[in-house]
Amino acid sequence: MKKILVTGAAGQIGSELAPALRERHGAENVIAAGHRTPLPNDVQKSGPSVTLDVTDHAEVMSAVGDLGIGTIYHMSSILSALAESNRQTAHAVNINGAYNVLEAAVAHGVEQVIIPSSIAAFGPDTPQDSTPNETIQRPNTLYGISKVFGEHLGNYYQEKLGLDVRGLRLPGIISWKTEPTAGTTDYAVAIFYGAIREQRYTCYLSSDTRLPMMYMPDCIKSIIDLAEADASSLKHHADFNVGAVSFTPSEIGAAVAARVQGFEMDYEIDLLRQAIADSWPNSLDDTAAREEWGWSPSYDLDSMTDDMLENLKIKLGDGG
Ligand code: AKB
Repeated sequence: MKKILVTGAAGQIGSELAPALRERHGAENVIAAGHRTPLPNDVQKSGPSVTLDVTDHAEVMSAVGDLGIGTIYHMSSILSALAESNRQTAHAVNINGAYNVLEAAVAHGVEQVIIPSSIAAFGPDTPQDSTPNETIQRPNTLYGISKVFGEHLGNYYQEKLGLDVRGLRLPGIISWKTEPTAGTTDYAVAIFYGAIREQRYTCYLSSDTRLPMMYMPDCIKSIIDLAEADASSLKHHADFNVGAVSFTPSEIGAAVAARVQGFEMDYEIDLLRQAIADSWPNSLDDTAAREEWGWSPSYDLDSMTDDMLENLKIKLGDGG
């Protein structure tokens, strides 16, 4: 079998996607690629890995050819908050990286590329409630601009060059394994660390900031389901909305408080991340994903909160 390459395998999603793909396709068939951040131990030990700088065109070209890659899950990305202060790296990774991966895929006969987008591909002019799949996309962040570029580029390679490119607009992802640190939705992960370590959390978004969110098992399921969907049923390609849950800091705070005795939350607004969050949807209309490839999430706020607390307590050595 041709190999599967997961770029960004040290990141929040890549570090869970690579093991999930190894279970499905055999450990030896899934190559985890990282660059500066070391790969987590389990990712390093459970199968092959390489160091790959996605911003280096020649390096991506030779890796995809030499490793005999048939499918690429391109997960490398500089997230929204960091991208605003580090534009050069964000441009290199998010824009040049996507181009390098798609070019290498065409050059070496790769069969499929999965390239995730984000709710950041929308902006302040987009309808915020139940945001349609097709609507105004005028993001006002560098990250969002790079995600719109990735969607258009993916659709271009699909239509003009016959490459099977698929992508979804992921909401904020909540997970206990790898902590995200560069995004706007990270508070919904950090709140659990605060709750377990010190029964308190200071949130950098206002209490009523509603954002679409998704628990990691649903995120992994959405990516794999889309990758495995029957091509003949897809009308969209690199730009599917995928919804799961939608909540505010005060709502997730209440869900945590109902489970962690004495939990308290206060607010100290970070103007940069608040402005980014205010430009994003409150919730997504994911009818296209449901109709074209059967998307259906499993976790709601309560079941996600239960599972997060259980697993994070074990990870942090609190015994559960
Ligand atoms: C971020 O906050 O930057 C990401 C995203 C929504 O794409 N989690």
